Amino acid sequence: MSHAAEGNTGQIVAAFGRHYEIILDDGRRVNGIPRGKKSPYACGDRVKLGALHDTEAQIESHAPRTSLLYRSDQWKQKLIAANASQVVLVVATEPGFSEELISRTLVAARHEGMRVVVALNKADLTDRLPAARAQLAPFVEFGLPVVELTAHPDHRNIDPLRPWLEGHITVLVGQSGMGKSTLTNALIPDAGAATREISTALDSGKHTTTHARLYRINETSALIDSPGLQEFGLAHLTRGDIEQGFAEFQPYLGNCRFRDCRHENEPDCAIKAAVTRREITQRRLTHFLAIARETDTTSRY
Ligand SMILES: Nc1nc2c(ncn2[C@@H]2O[C@H](COP(=O)(O)OP(=O)(O)O)[C@@H](O)[C@H]2O)c(=O)[nH]1
Ligand SMILES: [Mg+2]
Ligand SMILES: [Zn+2]
Repeated sequence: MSHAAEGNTGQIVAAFGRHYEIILDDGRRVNGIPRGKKSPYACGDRVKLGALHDTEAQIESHAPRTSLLYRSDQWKQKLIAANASQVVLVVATEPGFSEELISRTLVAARHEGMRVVVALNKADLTDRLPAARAQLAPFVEFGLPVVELTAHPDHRNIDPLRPWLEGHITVLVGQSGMGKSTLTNALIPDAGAATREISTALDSGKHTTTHARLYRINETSALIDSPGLQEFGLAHLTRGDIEQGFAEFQPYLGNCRFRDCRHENEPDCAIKAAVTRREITQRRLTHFLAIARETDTTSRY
């Protein structure tokens, strides 16, 4: 219970740019507006509000976050979710998905101390399944959990994912079209998340998720559906942060001849030697180099 004199506190359950939907601790649903011109809050944030005017209030501040998942380029950052403990990265048997996006998600999540599970959706399209599994194999090799499921109501099987969600605040991320909103609707029957399927049926033209929204699953678990992610810039991270996000690099870090080795063309590079011995895949090194090069334009170590 919050004390009235201390103002209202609650949680942001939807973020639309500079407009936030908040559930107060007493269960009321209100609209929150930040001060000034910025929108420094994210879905999942616990916030303190000023005086309520009807159902609207100014957001005064947010509580310290246990995590903040966000992407950034040289110029701006885009918050995805606050206080989530886990990322479920949704990929699908079709359309194709980006492997580099998986590596980027792993780096961002590792930096925030979040667990990552890959949900391979549309497992009902069985002829596409072997190719998708092959794409994921290099990640499975170093321990990334992959759960196969079908979110679509016609062949629905989402039970393999349920135990992974228990006790977690999970944020669903992935490229658009992978089935995040369909999965949200499967997990939370009254969610009513807009999916491509529903919008075609209703001809509403609103087929994509435009904002993040949090749904409570039970007392200890919640799910955040987020807009599709085509890019996942990590310009805010240092080379050191990025290296930490590559689990299978860990035994080799510190063994290069040069302490500031970029793992590009330097002699006696322990990472490249591991690639030669097939202990690290060339693809993962390529992902690392692409992510690390971005960071050089904004920061150095
Ligand atoms: N075959 C099949 N199609 C699916 C499945 N899950 C979602 N879809 C379809 O994939 C499309 C994109 O789904 P949507 O949930 O909007 O994806 P989002 O952009 O990631 O939120 C829709 O046409 C869904 O009906 C599935 O498990 N199997
Ligand atoms: Mg969606
Ligand atoms: Zn090196």
